Amino acid sequence: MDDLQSLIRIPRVWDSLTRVEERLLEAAAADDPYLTKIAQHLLLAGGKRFRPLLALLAAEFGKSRDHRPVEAGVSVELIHVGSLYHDDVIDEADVRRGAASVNANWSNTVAILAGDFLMARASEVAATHLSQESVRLLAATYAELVEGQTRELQLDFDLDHGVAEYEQVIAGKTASLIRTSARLGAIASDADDHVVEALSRWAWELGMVFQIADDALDLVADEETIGKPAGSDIREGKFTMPVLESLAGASGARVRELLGSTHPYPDTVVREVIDIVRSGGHVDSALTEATRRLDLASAALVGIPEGEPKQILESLGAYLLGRVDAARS
Ligand code: GRG
Repeated sequence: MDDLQSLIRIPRVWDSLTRVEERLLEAAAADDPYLTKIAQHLLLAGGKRFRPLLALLAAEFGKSRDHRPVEAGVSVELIHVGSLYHDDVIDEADVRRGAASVNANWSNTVAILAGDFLMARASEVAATHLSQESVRLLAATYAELVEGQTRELQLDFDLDHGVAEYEQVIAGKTASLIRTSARLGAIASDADDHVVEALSRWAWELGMVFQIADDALDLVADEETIGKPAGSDIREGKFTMPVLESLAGASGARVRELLGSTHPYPDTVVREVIDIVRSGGHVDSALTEATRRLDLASAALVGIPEGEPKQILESLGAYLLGRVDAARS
């Protein structure tokens, strides 16, 4: 967050983010204090607020300055957080945002209900404050998240899929909501149509890079940096781009043997896979692919107004990849 603060030097964006925080807690409040406590739990636990920030940054390109970009930020963060409640049930996660996950602290049932409640509130916020097109887009994105997540489940421990299927998963589960965040912010500020389209294309590529970088971090970082042991994705049977590339590479037969062994995998198996993936240069090649996508993202911005907001958008990609570099050094 501190890094983002030094990158995004537009006071209005941070003032609006403060308002987003207030509105998030209001939107997560229910008549029942028990549900309120659970629905606010992850909001109070932190998070980067990357999606609301994107909505607010995109709104810098519009003609209007009113409450709508804040509401756009609130609606996308509520969808995001609601999906995290459900994701933690699916993954049986203990920790989220450095705090006990809702499923671990209360129960799966409560986590599902509170996740549903946050999703419902996201729709309510959007329908109250945003355009019909934005409400439609949010609903379509919600569907894309579920599609991405379902596809991912089908591919768990599957040794016969490739990078194309992986990209389909991350497009649905991550890039779709990142793109919608920027798009809703731009629409909410009455940006010109060509600007809305440019920001959407940019944010799509950024969303893909966001997930590729996050997945690379899981292979290079230590527990202190990412809050979970390295190789968690492998343990869960989620084979990300570098692992899939190593399966198709020179040491593919050994990686296939290791990943085809009985799971849960012992630490020795996870360690050997990570070593092969790293030494085979597959993390590097995933980062090269991420860099190619950042070039596409930059190209999408040609034609949108020059100035500080655009410079910030240009620097966000380097920020995402910088997190991976920092973890490696
Ligand atoms: C009910 C909408 C809905 C979805 C159900 C569970 C599910 C289907 C989808 C989950 C998709 C998911 C968890 C995608 C991963 C998204 C992601 C990159 C999470 C981490 O985001 P960060 O790093 O986290 O922005 P913070 O905590 O900083 O917000």
